Amino acid sequence: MSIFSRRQKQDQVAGENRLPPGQSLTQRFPVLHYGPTPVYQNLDDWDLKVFGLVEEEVVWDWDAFNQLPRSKVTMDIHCVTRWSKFDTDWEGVSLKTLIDEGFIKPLPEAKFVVQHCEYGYTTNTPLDFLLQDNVLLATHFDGEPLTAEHGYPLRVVVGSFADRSEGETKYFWKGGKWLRGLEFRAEDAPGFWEVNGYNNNADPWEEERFSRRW
Ligand SMILES: Nc1nc2c(c(=O)[nH]1)N[C@H]1C(S)=C(S)[C@@H](COP(=O)(O)O)O[C@H]1N2
Ligand SMILES: [Mo]
Repeated sequence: MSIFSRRQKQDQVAGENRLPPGQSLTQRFPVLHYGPTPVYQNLDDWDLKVFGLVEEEVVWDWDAFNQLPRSKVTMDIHCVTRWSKFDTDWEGVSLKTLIDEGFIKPLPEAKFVVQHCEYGYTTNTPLDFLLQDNVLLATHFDGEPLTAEHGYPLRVVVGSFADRSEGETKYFWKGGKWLRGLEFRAEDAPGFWEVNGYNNNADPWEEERFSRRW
């Protein structure tokens, strides 16, 4: 893909008010994470645990998780390291649907959710944010199961819509790869990058990249 075509596409999305400040368009899909990539021989030992301030703890194995209602979403994603990728297609499970349909019953005190991932990576957001349509527990990207380095078998994705109808959005690090748990909490609990200098709110439109505390 030539540099001119990339530049033209970038000018186009910028003109449509889809390019957050300080970002540039990439046509690749960069891989970014701290630590090693988990490799699964099979998913026999995989589960997703929902715990904390919920009426009943829930644990889904891979088969059970795949019986849950599914959704598709097309979003623009924005990495704090300044790349954005446009019109990305994801398929998976919506947390809002799980709550609306009674698969998860948060207690009224639950205001925040911590995503727990393999090897101890965590990231945190308000519960209300995770209920937006621009958030998905994704198993598929571009019609294919996630690759190992992008989070197979399950990750959270957060992005923005082409028409900017989403309400809030956040940088892509708020989507944990290799997700294994969702912890519902009354108080916020800063995750891995959030304690390492990244901004807790992480809104790309406000360029909330870094914490001001240091
Ligand atoms: N488990 C886990 N998830 C993670 C990370 C990580 O280090 N570990 N890094 C985050 C960061 S900083 C970014 S930018 C995105 C990158 O996702 P990608 O590699 O699919 O582009 O994953 C996020 N999710
Ligand atoms: Mo990142």
